[in-house]
Amino acid sequence: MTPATDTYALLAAFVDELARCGMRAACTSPGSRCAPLVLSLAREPRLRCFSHVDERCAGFFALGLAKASGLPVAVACTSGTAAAELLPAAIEAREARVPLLLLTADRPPELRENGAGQAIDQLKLFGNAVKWFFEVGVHEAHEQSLRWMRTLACRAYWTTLEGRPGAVHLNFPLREPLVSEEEPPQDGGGRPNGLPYVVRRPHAPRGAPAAASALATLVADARRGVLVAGRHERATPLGHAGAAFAAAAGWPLLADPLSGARRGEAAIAHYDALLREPSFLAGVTPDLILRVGDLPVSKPLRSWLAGLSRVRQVALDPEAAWQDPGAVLYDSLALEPASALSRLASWLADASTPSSRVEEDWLAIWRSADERAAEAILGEFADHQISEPAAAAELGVLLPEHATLFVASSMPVRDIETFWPVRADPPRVLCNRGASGIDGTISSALGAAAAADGPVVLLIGDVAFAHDIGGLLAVRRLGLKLTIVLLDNGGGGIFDFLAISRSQMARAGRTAASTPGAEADMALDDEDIYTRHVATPTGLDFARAAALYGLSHERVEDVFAFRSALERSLDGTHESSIIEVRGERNANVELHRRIWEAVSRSLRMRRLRWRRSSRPAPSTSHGRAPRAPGSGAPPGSAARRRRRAWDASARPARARPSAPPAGRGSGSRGAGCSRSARARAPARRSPRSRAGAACARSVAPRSHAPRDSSRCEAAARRGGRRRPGRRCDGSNRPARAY
Ligand SMILES: Cc1ncc(C[n+]2csc(CCOP(=O)(O)OP(=O)(O)O)c2C)c(N)n1
Ligand SMILES: [Mg+2]
Repeated sequence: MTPATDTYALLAAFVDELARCGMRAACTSPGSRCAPLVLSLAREPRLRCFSHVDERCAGFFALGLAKASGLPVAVACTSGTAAAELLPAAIEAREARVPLLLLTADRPPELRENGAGQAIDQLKLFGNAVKWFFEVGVHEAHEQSLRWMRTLACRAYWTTLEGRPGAVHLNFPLREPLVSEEEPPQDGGGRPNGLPYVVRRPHAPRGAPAAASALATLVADARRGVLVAGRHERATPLGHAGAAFAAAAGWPLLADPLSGARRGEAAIAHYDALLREPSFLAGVTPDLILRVGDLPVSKPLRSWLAGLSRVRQVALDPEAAWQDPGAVLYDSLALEPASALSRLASWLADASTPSSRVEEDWLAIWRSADERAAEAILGEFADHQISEPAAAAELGVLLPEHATLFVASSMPVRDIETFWPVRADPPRVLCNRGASGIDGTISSALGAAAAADGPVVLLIGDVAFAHDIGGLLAVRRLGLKLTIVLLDNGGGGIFDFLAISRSQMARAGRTAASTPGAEADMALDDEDIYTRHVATPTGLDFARAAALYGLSHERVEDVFAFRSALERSLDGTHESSIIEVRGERNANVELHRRIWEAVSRSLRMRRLRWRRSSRPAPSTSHGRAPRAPGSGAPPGSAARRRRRAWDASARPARARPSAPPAGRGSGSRGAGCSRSARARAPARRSPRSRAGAACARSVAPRSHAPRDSSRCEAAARRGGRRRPGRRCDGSNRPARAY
């Protein structure tokens, strides 16, 4: 065998083992030194291989794919700065706990540190961002080395997944010749029946039964428990388990949409707005907080948790992620959250379980406040203008259950958290929130699109879009479909919420030029320092970016146009598209402030009720069945009246005010029509898009959207018709927003 044949034989064994372990996708990028790696991956039929021009995009694409699929993804690249481009994705993989396998080609030792081209120090290039680094070395192919190569592949694969998932880096020195004209011989060294050479099974955490029973005792004793669910992008059913537990326990569930748990009877959608109001906060001090997933993004929620240092806070944290910047945790239990919560939910539902001690109206208080918040928010959306909050709320209602929303850092992820409704079966939400970078977002969303079964929508700001604009290349090159909702507010709108946007120092112009060339620079510069150096408006015409990369582009001016553009784009037959929502940073801050103030005002009107409920209640059972909002209030009370108003609002007569004015949104009759009209003419839309719009209409413009939407969808998929004003689950009870 020639040295090249040895290289290819060893790499064939390596890649064969990755596929046997379960790897299904890899990303490549071009180069000469990496050719043996790239060819070996691309020739393996069990791997889908995605080619990228830019290694940074490749890294983020692999990250998105691994997030969406839950499986490790390999990324191969050539030597030099190409390898360094993988660092941001490696960092995000570490922080967000995503399994990645980074395979970098390198010069062999005799071509390092002696002026040979494209050679940098690649040893431990990613530092602590990776879980394990290994310098593979140069080897001849023989029985023992091939066996070792198979073991190495298995070890790398399982290490990405084990314990706290993350990235592994293998550096492959590759000696010329880099191409072989001979087929590598079949080494036949794999285990029979396609099994991996080494199977590694996770160990059961010691002490789990003791931890579970300690948790059950805490739960049983709690009078005012709260479940907080943050980012948890895995495919485990945390969402269902969290909702089932909270409903069974009678606890409010404060779930970031990134947790998948903003669903069910106990979910409180607008906690971010509620927890800004001191009079509400004063009446809802809990006695036990159970935390699952990462911490939610919401600053008011984080501050609230950090301020409750005397309240027992317990994290279910099997991967030891230590999510506790406020240093307030009492217990960190190595229990898998989905199974622990399901077990607790069944235990609570069991008739032989002693009655819980939860206060009588504990959950009802939260839900009633949540309804108030929803109404207040709705009041601010009344003019049908499309804004950043309105776009977030609309996506929460319109996206079908089988869709995936990839959301960018900065205001998009915050707006989703603030305005996303409670739904019975919400779509999956992903975000690069480990390190909270705005880089690589388009590439990550396209990676998710490569793995997802349903449509993928990206909600992104203009700066994040510009940052990864090259990621769009994958749309055409890889034939992927993505719907991008682009919020162009003229720069980093998030900074307009911060003190720096009002600082005199930042708002002043620059001082007189003293260095050569600076004058010309200043002449270009009619912006203040803040605008130029912090907000950084891109000045890009995004329609041209769309044209360059082969996407369609549409700028929408109101909510109705937004709905129809989204519906068209989600329709399976259409290409990738950009739906652009234009805004203005200043106006966006004003709108958010108006909304928060409206919520606070509405809560203050009810503050007597929060105060009263803050008194200890008699320690009777709360009767674990979930209760409807307002049901904790006495008959004839305002809460009951509001409850009736909500029920009535789900009827067609109340849905009509949000229908588009004549001649508007004509491309989307479904999105704008009342439910009775929809029932008459549903056949013009695909079942999927019809369902999304149908459910939207049942509640829109309420941001606190349908908890029944998945049932609506299921009914629509079965081709069923819903009687106006009736539930889509087939029952004859009146349809409700809740
Ligand atoms: C890679 C990286 N660079 C810089 C930042 C700091 N940063 C946070 S938000 C933001 C602006 C994002 O602007 P845009 O995408 O338009 O969203 P908006 O703030 O307008 O919602 C920047 C630069 C970051 N998080 N990540
Ligand atoms: Mg912006």
